[in-house]
Amino acid sequence: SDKRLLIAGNWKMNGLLQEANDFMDAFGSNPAPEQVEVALMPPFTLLHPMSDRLAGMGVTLGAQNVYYEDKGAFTGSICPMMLRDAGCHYVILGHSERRSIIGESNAQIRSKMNTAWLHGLEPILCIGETLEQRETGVTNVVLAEQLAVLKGAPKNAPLTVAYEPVWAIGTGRTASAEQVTETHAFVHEELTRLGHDCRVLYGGSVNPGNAEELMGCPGVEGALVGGASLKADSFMDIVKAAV
Ligand code: G2H
Repeated sequence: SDKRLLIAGNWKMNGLLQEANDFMDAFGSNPAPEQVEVALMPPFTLLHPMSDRLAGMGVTLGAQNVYYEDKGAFTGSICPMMLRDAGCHYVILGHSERRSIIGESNAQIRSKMNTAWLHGLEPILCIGETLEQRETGVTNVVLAEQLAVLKGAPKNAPLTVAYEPVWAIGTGRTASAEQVTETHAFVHEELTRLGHDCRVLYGGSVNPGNAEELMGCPGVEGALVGGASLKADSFMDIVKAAV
């Protein structure tokens, strides 16, 4: 692929200030090689301090969620301007944990995406099938439904997609190179049909041991890393494996 790889660390609901500082101490001052973009998505509470510490390091910051209104009486919610103000470029949308635990719908994800774009954020749209869906042969139907939130969206609006098979998330089980290659080809085809020539990341139990093989699959343009991004060492090993 001619696109620059993105290795993004999704910390999920992990990380206290002390842990973030320890991570940054171990991260060093020059963590991003030229060929790879490195990004971190800590919880909301760490965005401002992490943004300060990442200044000038060439590492991109992102958030894990955003609300679909601009501002106002929405107790407990965070809007795109707050994320921009905290130094974010990316926002993860539609992660399977939000779809399944919080019940986030494709319609809500679409609203969030629109508001994110309005305020200059780049969504990382997560899509993926469950084990049951894969076993009953409806993977592509499910992925096409999830990608359909892009219908009518401005062509080539800033966007990254992350394919994360739900059965491979936090389970230590990864998709085979063949499954990844096949599914990424389908996702790219759908995206082309919808007018989006964007990067497609792989996510789901990516670790220093499997990163090289996964990143070597055609159509894979980076990784969304959960568990293995919590420690600077393993995260950096994944970045190195991707180069
Ligand atoms: C998938 C991934 C990061 P993990 O959710 O989004 O997490 O690498 O822990 O499977």
